[in-house]
Amino acid sequence: MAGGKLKIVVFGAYNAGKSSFIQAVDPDARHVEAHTNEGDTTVALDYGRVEIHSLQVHLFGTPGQERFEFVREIISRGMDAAILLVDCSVAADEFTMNLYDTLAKKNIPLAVMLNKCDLAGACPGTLRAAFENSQVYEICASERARAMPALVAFVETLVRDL
Ligand SMILES: Nc1nc2c(ncn2[C@@H]2O[C@H](COP(=O)(O)OP(=O)(O)O)[C@@H](O)[C@H]2O)c(=O)[nH]1
Ligand SMILES: [Mg+2]
Repeated sequence: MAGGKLKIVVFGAYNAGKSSFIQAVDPDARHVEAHTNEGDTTVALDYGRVEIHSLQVHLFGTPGQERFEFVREIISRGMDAAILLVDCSVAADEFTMNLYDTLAKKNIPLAVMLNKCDLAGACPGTLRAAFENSQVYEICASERARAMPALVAFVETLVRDL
């Protein structure tokens, strides 16, 4: 796979840490916010890239609002793998669990990243059980040193499967 590329799409509810994660792995990542006509709703998108084991890994962040399913669908096309970011300092919400069910049914590798493990109220152990059929990583998206190793480990599992 030397010189190859991977498209990984990052999903998660608003505030889960998607933008922070992509920024942590690529300090030059782009964050775009498009304002809608109806008021203050914004569609937030992120793009970053990083080289891991001579693979170009392209990361695409998706909007977290429920009604932007069509945007998630467009960004998802052709993805090699998915990451679901979950804020583990709060209980998992229905939107996050629906995203998980949808992604788990697709025939692509999925990693669940339990984020904000640095917070006192974080409870990754409890949330692990909800995602027991997937690879689960405990991360802190605001610190590169606690985000990057999880991405590297996930990419290594993808390379093994290719
Ligand atoms: N304590 C802590 N805060 C975080 C972490 N990751 C993200 N945040 C904060 O959570 C908020 C939402 O993060 P953001 O990346 O914008 O989430 P997004 O809506 O999923 O893109 C921001 O205030 C971040 O600074 C983390 O690992 N630990
Ligand atoms: Mg964001």
